[in-house]
Amino acid sequence: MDQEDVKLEGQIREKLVRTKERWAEEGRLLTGTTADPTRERLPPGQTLVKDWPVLDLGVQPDVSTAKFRLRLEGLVENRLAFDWEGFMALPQTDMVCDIHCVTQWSRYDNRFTGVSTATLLELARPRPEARFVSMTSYDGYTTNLTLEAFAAADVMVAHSWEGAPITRQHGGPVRLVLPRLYFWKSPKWLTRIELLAEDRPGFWEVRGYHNQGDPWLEERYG
Ligand SMILES: Nc1nc2c(c(=O)[nH]1)N[C@H]1C(S)=C(S)[C@@H](COP(=O)(O)O)O[C@H]1N2
Ligand SMILES: [Mo]
Repeated sequence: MDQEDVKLEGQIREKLVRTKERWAEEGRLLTGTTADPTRERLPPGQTLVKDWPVLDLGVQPDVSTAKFRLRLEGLVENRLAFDWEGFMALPQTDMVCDIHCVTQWSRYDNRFTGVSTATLLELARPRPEARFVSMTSYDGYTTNLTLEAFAAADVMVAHSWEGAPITRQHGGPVRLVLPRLYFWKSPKWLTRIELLAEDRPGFWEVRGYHNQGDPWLEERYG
């Protein structure tokens, strides 16, 4: 895959982006409370939904498994680059988790299958200076995490949901699933994971959204 494949595409819905920027400026939906995830299941200010909403920039890249590549690079001893067969040959794991979007909806009990980030990191061997992660998707979207958040035991690069391939609209062939942070931290159509010494804020993080995004601390904006 070439770098040009991951430029932010021109057709993104500017109006939608502006609206979400304005929500950040206005502090929309903030309840000013926090919650303890060991005692409550729904984070503050969230509403439970049954369907699975679709949220993105309005560009849903059509990434065939033939074209698919996943790279893990940057501050690692061993750079990784997988094609579809290589990725699917990695050890697989399953998890059931809740997801929480900053636009207020939460959805319980989503079963994902994929490769844990722990497995990927074990193969790549982060250098001691690596402290942050920047991820890039086929639609040009980026988001950032601490290496610690990325490496947590319940984080995976998922290819299936409820036993079937993740659909294009939900980020297939593969997306990150990181249930402990707001869902904008879980990039769809994932293609590049880069380990860094310095933090590199992503698409929403430079547009008024919180750098960490913990729903239990209601870290919506920042
Ligand atoms: N590549 C990419 N990933 C993305 C986004 C995006 O615009 N592009 N939107 C994020 C946001 S804001 C949310 S809430 C979730 C939505 O995932 P879903 O559409 O599967 O519900 O994807 C996140 N990952
Ligand atoms: Mo979101």
